[in-house]
Amino acid sequence: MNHFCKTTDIPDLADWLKLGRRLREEPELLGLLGRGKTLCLLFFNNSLRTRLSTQKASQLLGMEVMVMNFGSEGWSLEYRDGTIMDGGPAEHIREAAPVVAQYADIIGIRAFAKLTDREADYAEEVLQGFVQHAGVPVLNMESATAHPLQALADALTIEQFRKSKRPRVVLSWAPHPRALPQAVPNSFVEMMRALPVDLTITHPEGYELAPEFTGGLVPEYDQEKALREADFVYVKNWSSYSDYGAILSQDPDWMMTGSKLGNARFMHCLPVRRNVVVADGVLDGDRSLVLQQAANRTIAAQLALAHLIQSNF
Ligand code: AN0
Ligand code: CP
Repeated sequence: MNHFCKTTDIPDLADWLKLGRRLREEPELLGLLGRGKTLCLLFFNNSLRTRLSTQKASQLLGMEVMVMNFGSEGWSLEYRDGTIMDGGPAEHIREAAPVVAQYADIIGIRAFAKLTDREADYAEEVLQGFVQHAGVPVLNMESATAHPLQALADALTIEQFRKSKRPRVVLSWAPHPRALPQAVPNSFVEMMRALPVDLTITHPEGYELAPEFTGGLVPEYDQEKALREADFVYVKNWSSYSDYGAILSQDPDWMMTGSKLGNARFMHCLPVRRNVVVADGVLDGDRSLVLQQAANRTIAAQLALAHLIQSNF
């Protein structure tokens, strides 16, 4: 594994989940692995969980870590080749990426979808710019189309709390006042397809995710029908992929409530808007796994970093 950009970069998911269970019992199990290695985290967008859990994970592996809010404090970057740089961007990725690599053994990147140009977002300009030009391993901390650290934490959480060999998992769209990327649902669906679960996706028409992630799985447009007999309900808003970046519905009937959830466990990657995406009672009730998901983010980052170290140094 040269880089950790998408869930399918994980060479053996069962092995990773097994090691994840051991790390939950013994967080410092790999405490010497990262000694002498430096991780540099570049944030082009806001973060709470990813920033702190990835720092925590690198400390548990014995690494040094540097963090930069690149979006607000770095030079704005140009990614296209052959451009006459007389506009906004002050620096080209061809210099910026190898410069960061002078100071760091692994580079973490958070760079969300801009949601204006689907082709540009799905080409992963920023993440792939670093992959191509840094010459060191790159860790995806949520890119335009993928959030594999979150999906790995979600897999660890389902593995931790499942009561049957093949749980029924539902991904349920929820309303939101702002247009959000498809990265979280894309990676969640991709990850669920690699696990022994029965997956149903439910959302209003027009919110179909890219087939490269769903593998052609047909959505159930009737939320009530989709939620029947669910063991895990993963709630998330995303904007339209076909009408790229558009908000097609704000129907409050899609919000998750206690009565819709029934006996299922509730999951959300956070941050979440209370009483828009999900009712207070669900988040405050004992069916919610959101804090356990956040705890598993540290383990997910330890797994990804440990494997990047093992396979590259
Ligand atoms: C982001 C998103 O939906 O991709 C980050 C989630 C981890 N969420 C918001 O911007 C609210
Ligand atoms: N779930 C997640 O990635 O949270 P942050 O955006 O706070 O990092």
